[in-house]
Amino acid sequence: MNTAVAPATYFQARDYKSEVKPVWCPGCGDFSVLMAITKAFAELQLAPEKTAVISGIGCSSRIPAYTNCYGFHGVHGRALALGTGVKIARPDLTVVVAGGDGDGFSIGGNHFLHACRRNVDMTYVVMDNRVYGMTKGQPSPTTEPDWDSALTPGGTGLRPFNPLVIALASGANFIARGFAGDPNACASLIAEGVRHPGFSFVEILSPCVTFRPDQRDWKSAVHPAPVKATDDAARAAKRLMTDDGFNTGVLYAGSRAPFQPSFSTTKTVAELEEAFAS
Ligand SMILES: Cc1ncc(C[n+]2csc(CCOP(=O)(O)OP(=O)(O)O)c2C)c(N)n1
Ligand code: SF4
Repeated sequence: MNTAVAPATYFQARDYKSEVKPVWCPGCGDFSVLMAITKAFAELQLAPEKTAVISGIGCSSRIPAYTNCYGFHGVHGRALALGTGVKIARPDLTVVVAGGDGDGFSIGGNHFLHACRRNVDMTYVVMDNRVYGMTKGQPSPTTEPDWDSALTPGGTGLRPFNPLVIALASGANFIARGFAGDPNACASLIAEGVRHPGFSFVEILSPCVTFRPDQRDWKSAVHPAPVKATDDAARAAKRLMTDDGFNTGVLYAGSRAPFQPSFSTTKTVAELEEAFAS
């Protein structure tokens, strides 16, 4: 009788990468975020078939195609709705939703608020480059008011959206900020976000070298947050309202119970359609 125990599968970061080669511009921060996501998955030893990576539309939203987990490259601004549906229907899966600031905070802004409020157990990674990269450089909700471009001469003059403050006010249970120039630190933040119950929001400052070459300077602007993460929402609010946008690390870790409704319908789609029609 063979009593040898088969060795447990050990996943390395490369095991989560698909054979599809990224088409991002050379130097785009999203390469590092892909690396960080796969490193985080390896740190957590997630089985690819038990992991779903969901996105909307944008350069950053291409990420599901570059992993070999379950993936869904959805509709612009609807990534969180899709992720929520996947997690509610399949609570056994680890769900990571990824995308850009345009996808998440413009067209997807309403979904962002309600994903934070619902607090379903998933992790949302936003590659914030303060611009619409895929559609050639329009300003996004996080663009600085004085960012001057051919499309917005003199800047928009609009106050930028503060996604971390909005996430906190809306009920997100974990809030962190990373910088794509430090993929190892980003991997730790993503892994921590996945481990933390409820809705985890990880903003990663990810330079768009093509439309925002000025963001190359971010490497000298970022710095670790001077204080440890707090579980006190009021203290976190004060810190996030007054930070310079370049503090990195876990900034808030709350203890709100995740929302996970149980499924009890036994009706078929045909039966539901019939009931709906009558
Ligand atoms: C309903 C709809 N509206 C607009 C678009 C055009 N569109 C595609 S990507 C995008 C913005 C992408 O910006 P962001 O989410 O910040 O991602 P990035 O490309 O910068 O990574 C827009 C407006 C679309 N695909 N679908
Ligand atoms: S346009 Fe910007 S965000 Fe898109 S791939 Fe190029 S550098 Fe990255």
